[in-house]
Amino acid sequence: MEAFQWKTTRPLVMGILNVTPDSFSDGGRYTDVASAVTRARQMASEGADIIDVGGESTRPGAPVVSVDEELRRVLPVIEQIADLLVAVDTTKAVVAGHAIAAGARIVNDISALQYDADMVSVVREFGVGVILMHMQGTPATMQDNPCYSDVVQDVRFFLAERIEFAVASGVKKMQIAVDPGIGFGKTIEHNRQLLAKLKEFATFGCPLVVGASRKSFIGQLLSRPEYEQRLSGSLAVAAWAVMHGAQIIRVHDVAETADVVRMIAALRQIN
Ligand code: 9MG
Repeated sequence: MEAFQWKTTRPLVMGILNVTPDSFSDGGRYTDVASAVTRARQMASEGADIIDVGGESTRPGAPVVSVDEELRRVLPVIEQIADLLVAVDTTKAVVAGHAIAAGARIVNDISALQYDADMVSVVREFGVGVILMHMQGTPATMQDNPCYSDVVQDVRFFLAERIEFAVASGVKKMQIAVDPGIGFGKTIEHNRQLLAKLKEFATFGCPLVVGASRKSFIGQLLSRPEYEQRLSGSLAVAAWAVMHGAQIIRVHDVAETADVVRMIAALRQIN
């Protein structure tokens, strides 16, 4: 079968579907199969191009989930939405392999193929799309004291190295998208700098993913820390990201973000 190729002639919206029971007030969280499937279909009808299904929370301090438990959470959902373009948000090769067999066509690996040595073979053998994301540390400790000599250059260097590793391992470049990992081992200032210099991440010849939706730095920058108060800030970041080179925007609020993305595309066509 032909390997996956990112098609980004227009910016894509990736809707977040967390199937995790963590007691975290995350609007993307759906704990039973029926409501997860309903939400996935709703996001698709609202304009999501990709549904990102995750069974392990990546928030700081979240519990580690076993392979069996992660499979139990994600597979029944993916099986029922396999007619959509589905990404599986996992760092585990076994989970990725089963998710692909169930219908996922993209692996969203926040460890950029580092946590599980078998992940790169899964991506190569199945010819699926892959998102290589930057993270400093691990989800458990990443916000303890993030440090960089130059966050933009350090993250660029990391992503360039991970692309090189994937390609040297037989993954086709057209399968790869990159992500600076907003909020993953970054202070507010690191996140701000990465977004301010976003164009520097659009130079790898791979689509650029940005996931800032409802993250805490948005509340902090707006001095409104509540999760529910982060929609307008998230939309502002989505607009900024699309205008500065991002092709894939990972979000909770699909309908609103799809409007923003469509509006920017329409305005771009005015000469
Ligand atoms: C799983 N997950 C949470 N935040 C994310 C982000 O910013 N990017 C990607 N690729 N995945 C994320």
